[in-house]
Amino acid sequence: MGKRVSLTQYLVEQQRMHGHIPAQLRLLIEVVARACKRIAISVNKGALGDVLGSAGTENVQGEVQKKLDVICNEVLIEANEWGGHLAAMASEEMDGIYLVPNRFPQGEYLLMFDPLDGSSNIDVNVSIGTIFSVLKKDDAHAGVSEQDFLQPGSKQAAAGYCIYGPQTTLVLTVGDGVAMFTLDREQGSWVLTQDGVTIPEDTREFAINMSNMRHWAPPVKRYIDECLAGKDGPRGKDFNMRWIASMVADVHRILTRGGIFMYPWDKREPDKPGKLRLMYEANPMSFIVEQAGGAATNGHQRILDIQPTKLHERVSVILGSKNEVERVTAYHRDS
Ligand code: AHM
Ligand code: MG
Repeated sequence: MGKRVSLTQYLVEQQRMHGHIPAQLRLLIEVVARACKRIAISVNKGALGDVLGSAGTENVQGEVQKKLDVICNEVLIEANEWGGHLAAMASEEMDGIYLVPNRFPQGEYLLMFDPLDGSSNIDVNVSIGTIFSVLKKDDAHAGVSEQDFLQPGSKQAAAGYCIYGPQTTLVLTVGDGVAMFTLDREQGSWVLTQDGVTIPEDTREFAINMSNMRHWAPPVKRYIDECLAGKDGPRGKDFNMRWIASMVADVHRILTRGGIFMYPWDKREPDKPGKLRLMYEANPMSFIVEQAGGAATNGHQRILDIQPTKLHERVSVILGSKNEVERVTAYHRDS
């Protein structure tokens, strides 16, 4: 094995050689990574740490919160609030934005996160993760409000996720490609295990919750029907299907070997654009996927170009191997 590169070293080099990340952003990423280490420890303890099951509360979206959802949210806040790099935070598990208390120094960044994505998989010991997105506050005015967060995903300064699976892996982009770091448990450090991650443009693997098929819009139905028709159908090849119900795990597979992921609008809730959240799920994942050479749209528009109108906005998501995402998007245009 060659020389090991740590997360700190990677970030220092990004800062020094490529001028990509100011010191405050480097600190922010290191703090988030440290919080993910703590989360990994709780996730690993499972029943031994009394962290499984429901917390008996609901989040702003009316979803029942698991104990770990609440714990992870607290870990991320506690880790980040005092460092001086943040102006405010927002999370899937909090109704409004969280201002950095006055007793701590104020920074210029805004951090958004889904503290524990794939909540339905916690109790069944299947991979889950933490997703985060970083924006810079427009410094033209003092104070910070929800309005400061409502920037399109193309403005993200950094995005990443940590997957708690057979290995604990941190996947990061600061706008200069995608790097993966594996947690070395003995050393307690993040080690760079892949840089310049690329998603193959073509794939034979799709990920969608097939139980919703009868609710889909015609372009999505057409795309999946054609995949299912296999070698004898219009695509002329057989497709495989995977659905983990943890976006982090589905996206991680796509970064590793290609594929397309879809959580589209469906007619169960016609007024909602989709299930997934724009600010702390779709935007960070779209940034990562694009940085790895893939594509991400809502069927009509590049996700990173969407101007958000509220913090907990939802969005239809189609992302992964470029040619497949373009095909589904073209089917929406034709319909
Ligand atoms: P969560 O943030 O409450 O865990 O919900 C998001 C998850 C995604 O990780 C996953 O892709 C999707 O919900 C699965 O939904 P479903 O159970 O409808 O298949
Ligand atoms: Mg989530």
